[in-house]
Amino acid sequence: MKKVGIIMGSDSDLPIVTKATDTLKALEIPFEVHVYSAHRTPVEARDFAVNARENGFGAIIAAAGMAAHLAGAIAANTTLPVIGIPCKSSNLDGMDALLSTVQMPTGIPVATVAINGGANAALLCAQIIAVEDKELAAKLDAKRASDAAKVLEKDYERVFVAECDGEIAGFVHAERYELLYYPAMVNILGLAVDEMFRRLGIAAKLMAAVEDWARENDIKEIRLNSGIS
Ligand code: RP5
Repeated sequence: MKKVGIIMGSDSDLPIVTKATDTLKALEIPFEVHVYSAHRTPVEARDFAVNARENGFGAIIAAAGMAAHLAGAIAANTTLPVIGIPCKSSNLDGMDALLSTVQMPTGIPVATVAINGGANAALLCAQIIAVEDKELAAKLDAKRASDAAKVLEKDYERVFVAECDGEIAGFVHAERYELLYYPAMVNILGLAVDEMFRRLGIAAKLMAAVEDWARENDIKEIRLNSGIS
């Protein structure tokens, strides 16, 4: 798998870069981290960018604050995708770095994430590498699904969580009676949702959960409009 190169302008940017490295570690993507500054060590920054493709990198993250020209300087020396993280500094709350990073002139693109957006920078690199890597693409789908599950779990008063063999199988909204979420696997296998649920034997579990809830709440009629029946 291609590596991700992470360059930061100063070790004071490390707390932001750590969000990127944590994300890459979780996805088991190899990476290298360096401190190279576009203004303090311009030669080293340039050399890294010029040799990055040959050295097995697939994308580069450049994190810098203040007059943040690091991402642009790296991008000027490679045609690998460069993702810029504008880092927040004390005086201008990161607006200085945001504008310096995002406003690249035509011809040298830098994909700029949010101020201090270390995790998104890593996810964008992962998505770039996953274009040619099905296993990684599946991991990203699984992460999206699990992130969605975490949000929906917080809506526990209105959403049923149905489980199958310890895995989250789906969610049914208590007021709308809709299937809200199902694992990304359903999409990957290319099967219609209701067919997939039937095959996994989950429809019955979802229905049972809804019926329990309806009984407890003295609701006589249940309509499901998601195709699970
Ligand atoms: C930038 O200047 C660095 O990326 C850092 O965000 C900022 C301040 O650097 P230090 O003075 O903390 O080294 O080049």
